[in-house]
Amino acid sequence: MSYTKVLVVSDNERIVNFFIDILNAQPNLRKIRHLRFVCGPEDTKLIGKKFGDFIIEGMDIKEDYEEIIRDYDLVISAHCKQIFPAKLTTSTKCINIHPGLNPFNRGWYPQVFSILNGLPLGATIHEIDPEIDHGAIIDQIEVAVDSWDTSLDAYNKVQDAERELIERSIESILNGTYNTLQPREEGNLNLKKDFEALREINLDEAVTFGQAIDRLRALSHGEFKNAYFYDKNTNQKIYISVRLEREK
Ligand code: 0FX
Repeated sequence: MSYTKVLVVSDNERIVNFFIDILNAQPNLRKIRHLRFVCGPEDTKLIGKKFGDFIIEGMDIKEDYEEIIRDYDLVISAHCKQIFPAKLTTSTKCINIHPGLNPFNRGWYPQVFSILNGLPLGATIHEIDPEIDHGAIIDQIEVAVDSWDTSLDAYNKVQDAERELIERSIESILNGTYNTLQPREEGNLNLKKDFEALREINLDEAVTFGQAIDRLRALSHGEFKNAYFYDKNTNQKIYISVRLEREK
């Protein structure tokens, strides 16, 4: 069954860009359908932004889900920070693009946790069920995590994999011809609070150098101030990020 009324919900500008680029490169996919792009209702960076002939609007999914069920036959979550009400996921086909290799490190910032626990990393497109990053898998690509990767390095690889995934599966998704595979196990789930709990470094904790480097590179992501400790004299927060460089 071909989906003709499609809502794409995203809070991530790079993924919106990928999506629209890919759609514009395949005009046949756009021809017969109504496509609308929305983001969270308070996303001041994205609301009103133009991507080609699409303009991003804000939408509160919890408030508007009945209208979505009535007006759309496919909802694609492409890094949408809002949780979909169960009624929406059971009434309308909902698909998620996730920056992790389900079922490993489902949930928040998968690459941070893959650096720390060594579980595989990648990108996954899957059907949404009532649990987080849990539904039947449509397609996925694994990426390698190297010992010199920071969170940002690993995330960039994941985003490249997401672009490739969207490129290779968008046609079968919109045409409803894709196949699915159930995840091979339940895997594990990390929440925002698990990431928050990693940020404070206890200066008296005894760990190996390897563990310390992994913790700090997992929390190093460009300009983000993630890892910190409290200075013992002034009690000020001191932020840490690391730079790793491979010999050429
Ligand atoms: O959009 P996204 O890449 O993904 C997150 C979740 O990981 C994902 O499971 C969920 N489906 C999606 C809706 O939200 O997150 P982001 O754009 O907020 O952050 C991108 C990366 O930036 C993140 O992986 C780690 C890094 N980051 C971000 C923030 C806000 C930090 O290191 N520190 C931060 O404070």
